[in-house]
Amino acid sequence: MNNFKQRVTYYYDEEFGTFNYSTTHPMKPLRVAITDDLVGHYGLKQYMNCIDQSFVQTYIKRVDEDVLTQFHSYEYIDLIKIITPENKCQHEDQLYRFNFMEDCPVLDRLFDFCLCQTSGSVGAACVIADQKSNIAINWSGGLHHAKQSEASGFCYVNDCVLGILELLKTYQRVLYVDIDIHHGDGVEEAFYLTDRVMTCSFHKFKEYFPGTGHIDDIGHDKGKYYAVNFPLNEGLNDDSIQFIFKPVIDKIMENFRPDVVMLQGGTDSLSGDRLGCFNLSIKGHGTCIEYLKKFNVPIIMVGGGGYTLRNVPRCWTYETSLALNVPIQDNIPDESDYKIYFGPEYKLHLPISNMEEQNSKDYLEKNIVQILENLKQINP
Ligand code: V1P
Ligand code: CA
Ligand code: ZN
Repeated sequence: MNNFKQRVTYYYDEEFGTFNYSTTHPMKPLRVAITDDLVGHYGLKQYMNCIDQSFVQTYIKRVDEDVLTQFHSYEYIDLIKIITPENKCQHEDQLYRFNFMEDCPVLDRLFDFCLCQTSGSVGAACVIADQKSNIAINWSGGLHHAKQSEASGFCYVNDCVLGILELLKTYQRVLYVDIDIHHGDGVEEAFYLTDRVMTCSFHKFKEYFPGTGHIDDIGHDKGKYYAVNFPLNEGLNDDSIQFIFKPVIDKIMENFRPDVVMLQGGTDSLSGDRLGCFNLSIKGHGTCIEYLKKFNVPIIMVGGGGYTLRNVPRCWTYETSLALNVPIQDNIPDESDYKIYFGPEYKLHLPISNMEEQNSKDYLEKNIVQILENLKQINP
């Protein structure tokens, strides 16, 4: 149904679920395949334009190495093109130089993986810029740590940066919001010196990967005040995210006035994540999307982290339904191919844990005040 009649465009390419970091690695591309299956069995695809990599390549834009090198260096992409698990021993220096270590192993078909992930975000940018849709979704994307010439934190190429670069061909101002538990360092760094992209990351800070995202990191030169960082402690719950998200986003919308928003919706900020330590429910996570939607600005929703395999599809399916304004039942559909992952409850929404909220109201308020003070420096 590629006629773009509907408001929401949804990208998924079947190949994505077949990539594998390793059996012991926490990043599982399969979670996006399970999400796609659940989105289908909830009947949501009938309400969306569904596109895949070949559609993006043929009808919108050829996403090839020329797109990747809009941000990444030629030497880095050249290595990604040729490296395989079989020949990697012959390239040890290069692997070390570009950080292909434990977090970022050499995947089989790595270049295809990068193209597949990026096609969704660049394709999303194109359909938004062409005003074919006002929400575009790529749960295979959101790999926010990749740098110009460096793999980092499970990310090889930065589809967020590449999608934003595509948006900048049409729009004057782009807002990037990142609710993954990790700092969106690669995206922040790429746009640290410009006033055309504002990056805003909420993240666990202190003794946590990647270690950046201090509240005083606010951008530089023309980009001063255009980077926003909200450092957080363990246990962030639904009340707290709403308490901080609304005033910060309100002020950004008022003063920066973005033409378009990209939301990185990493689900490692959910309660019970294998790597995360926040305590958000799926509904709490979803309030960020609901809130951004109120501003009637086009939105690109990309994925990101999320390491408890059964929770990622629950959250991203629910958020697809929010994008569509189509309510879905709490019972996981019987026909779901991956139903065993959702037992024993077989429900979409699960209770959160009883972990302590270590972000006091005072701490959150102090950070809000400081961030709003910085945002005042931007002239509306
Ligand atoms: O902590 C580190 C590095 C590796 N050490 C030398 C320090 N890496 C983290 C990376 C987390 C990446 C998150 C990506 C995202 O933001 C976006 C997709 O969600 C890490 C962790 C951890 N607990 O933080 N790597 C691993 N765990 C890991 C575990 C098993 C096998 C491979 C990596
Ligand atoms: Ca974040
Ligand atoms: Zn993360």
